[in-house]
Amino acid sequence: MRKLESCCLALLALLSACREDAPRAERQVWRFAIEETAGSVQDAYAKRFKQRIEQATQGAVEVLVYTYGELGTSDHLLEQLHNGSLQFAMSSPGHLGKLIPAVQAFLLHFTLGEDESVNRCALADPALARVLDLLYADKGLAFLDAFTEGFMVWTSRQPIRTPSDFEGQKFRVMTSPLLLSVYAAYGANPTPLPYAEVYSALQLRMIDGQVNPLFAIQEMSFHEVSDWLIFARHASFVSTVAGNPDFLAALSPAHRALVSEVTRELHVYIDEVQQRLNRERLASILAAKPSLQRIELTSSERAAFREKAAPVRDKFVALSGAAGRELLATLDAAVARCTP
Ligand code: 6CS
Repeated sequence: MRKLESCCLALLALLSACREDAPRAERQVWRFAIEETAGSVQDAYAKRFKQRIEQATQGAVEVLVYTYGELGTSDHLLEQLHNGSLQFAMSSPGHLGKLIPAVQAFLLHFTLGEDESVNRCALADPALARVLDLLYADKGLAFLDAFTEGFMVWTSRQPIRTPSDFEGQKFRVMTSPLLLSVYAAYGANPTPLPYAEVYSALQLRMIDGQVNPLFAIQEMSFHEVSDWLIFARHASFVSTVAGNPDFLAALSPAHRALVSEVTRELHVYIDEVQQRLNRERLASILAAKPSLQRIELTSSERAAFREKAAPVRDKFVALSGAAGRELLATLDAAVARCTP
């Protein structure tokens, strides 16, 4: 009996040693940085990514999520992804366009549809992913997915109904150079700034307005320092998920397949999240600031902006060359295919 007891104790000791040592020896840490704060669309993406990966790998992989500011601006995140200190990062064309000019196709106005379902479908087009794969690889990045975070909404101290209403307005844009041409075409004075500097620039009246989806306007408190919300459906905020290519290439086939499966799954999930967040945050903006005035451009008002924005497509091609032309043609074809 005593022999059996000591045998069981030895077996238990061995099992618990295995439980403690094996996962510790194999545990990997994947770092994922986002360009937005806690509670944002990108945060929801990264949290779900973390949950799915950790659950599927039963703790063998730990995903650490860094929110905006913890590791710097979008440009800093890109550098860290590039040098391998990050394994995954969100990278929006609004900033990434400095490194990959062709991705500025997503910044062109009146290029994506005015219907969210069209944009969701277009961004999932495999032809688009094939072009983006090559563009990212060429710059030492891995493209994993592109998705929309909702329609861009203008906020300003002044009403905007026609392009001439932009005249003289200092308007904050993200840092990709094409955005200067886009807003200059309306007569504005475009002012590129990192995300973190927008609120104080509005507060100090260094700028008159900015553009972002509703969820971002609410969580960055831009509505507090704006008088008008203007809905033009001129563009969607597109973001991309990027990875470090060496890291991905070194993953086991099972982990690589898991990353693909999870990013595919999250493409659908994040669209539901962005729709809900944009709806809810509009309600909270209006509740917090009832004096904020709203303008929804009519289709003829939109047409005037569309006309001014049209020549910027040529500027885009001049800026981004054959790669830009190819991406834009692929995007146009995807939008046309997805439009009922
Ligand atoms: O305006 C910006 O710079 C930022 N806007 C959003 C919604 N996400 C990240 C980006 O950097």
